[in-house]
Formats: sequence, structure tokens, C-alpha cells
Amino acid sequence: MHASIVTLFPELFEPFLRATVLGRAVQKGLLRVDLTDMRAFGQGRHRIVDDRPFGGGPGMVLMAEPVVRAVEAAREAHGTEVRTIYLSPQGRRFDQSIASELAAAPDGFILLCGRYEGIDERALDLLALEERSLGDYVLSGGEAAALAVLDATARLVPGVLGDDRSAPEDSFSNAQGLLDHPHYTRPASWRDVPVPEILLSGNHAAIAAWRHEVALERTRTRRPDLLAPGSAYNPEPTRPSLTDTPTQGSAGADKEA
Ligand code: 9WO
Repeated sequence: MHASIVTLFPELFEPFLRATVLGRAVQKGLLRVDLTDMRAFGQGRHRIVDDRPFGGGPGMVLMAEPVVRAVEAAREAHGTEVRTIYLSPQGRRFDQSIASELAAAPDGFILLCGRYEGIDERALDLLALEERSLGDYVLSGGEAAALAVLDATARLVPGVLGDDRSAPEDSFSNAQGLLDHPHYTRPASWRDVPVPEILLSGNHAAIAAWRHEVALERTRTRRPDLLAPGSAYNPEPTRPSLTDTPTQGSAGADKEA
């Protein structure tokens, strides 16, 4: 996986890449992370990258020119089709399926981190950026979101996690689109609270069924949106088109993947 981060704070990424499983993945050659310092593309002796907003209002706006030149520089290390994501609360949601796509993208991907009040809209248009949000909250910049995207994608690359099974089995990657089941470890009784008895039974089929049931129940109560029609758990059947030639036994078989 090849990721580039375009940011005014490249130094924020270095300790994270050194201290976590991502650092070992870089060492192993499974992961390449390029950092592009937007400041290097700023104007004048002071490398200025921001200016006051037209129309007034508080704060500063990142100028189009340094942003475009920084992203274009980052793009040179990727293929021409490289997916470039601007992390902002105005974006459509980033989710596990996008993480999987990015982890497997042959040209890699670029993450653009904004600061201040945002980026001049003309830069976003010119670069044909894909704007993505991690959730409905405002940060002081895109860097914390970029770290989350890097972490979510890198752990999907085969060999990055110690145990090959760890990634597919947790929430959302469990293919069923359900929340994870609860976890327990020793001691079997802790402060007088026992572990659910079935987990000590050794009956692996019964344990799998119990985990699925509990996962489904907590998804129902905590995240009913994940079970709604059209979700991964409950895919919308595609309507057969009137122009399709009917084939025997195919009714309802053409669900979305
Ligand atoms: C500031 C703001 C204030 C009032 C109402 C809406 C507002 N939006 C912003 C804003 O988007 N500020 C940004 C700070 C500019 C670009 C980088 N910043 C950022 C990225 N904050 N939060 C994110 C982010 C990215 C991905 N997922 C969640 C939040």
C-alpha cells in the first residue's frame, strides 16, 4: 500500500509511524507513506500558505496555489489515476468499504489535510478531490482524521497485523455488516462477574451462534441504521429491468455484492 499525506504538520505522522504496527509494516516493505509538507509550496520568504477569507469572517483560508502544487507534487509518486481524498466534515462518510478499496488500490492514495477554516474551493475543484468525513464533528485540522484513515487501511494489507485473522473478524469486516460481539478473557470470574457460561463450554458451533445472536442484538439496539434496507447486512435486491430477458430460477438471485 502506498499512501501520501499532504499536510502542514508532517511531524505529527512520524511518531505514529514509528510507534505502531504501521511502523513495522513500513520496515517490512508492506507499506510506504510519503509526507508532503505543504509549507514548502508557500509564498515568499515566509512560505505563506494562508490568507483572509473573501466575504469576511474569522480565521484564515488555505490558498489554492500552495495546495494544488503540493498535491500535484505528491501525485508524481503515484499513477495518474491516484485517488485523492480531502478529509473534511463536509464530505460524504468514510467507511470500512472505502478503507478496503484504498488498501487494495494499485496506484495507492493521497490524503489532503486542511487547516484553519478550510481550503479555497477552486483548489478542491481543480484537483477533482473526493471529500470524505469520519463523522459529524469538527477538528482543528485534517491530520487526526488522516491518521485514522491510515490506520484503518494499513491493517487491511495482508501481513501488516501479526495474526492474519485479526482484521477480517472485527466489526464491519465480519462480512455480515454487524457490530462486533463482546470479548472476555481470564479470569473466568472477575469481581464476582462471571464470563457467559457458553464461552467455557468448548462447543465451537454453539459459541459461534451465540456470538452472532449477541452481535445482532447489540446492532439492533445501538446501530439500527446498519440493519436498514440497503445496508451491507440487508442489501436491497436490484429490481429486474423490463428489458432483461427472464431466465429460469434467477428471481432475486441478482443481489448487490
Ligand atoms: C469549521 C467549522 C466551523 C463551524 C461550522 C462548520 C465548520 N467546519 C469547519 C471546518 O471544516 N474546518 C476544517 C478544519 C477545515 C479543514 C480541516 N479541518 C477539519 C477536518 N476539521 N475537521 C475535519 C474532519 C475531517 C474528517 N472527519 C471529520 C472531521
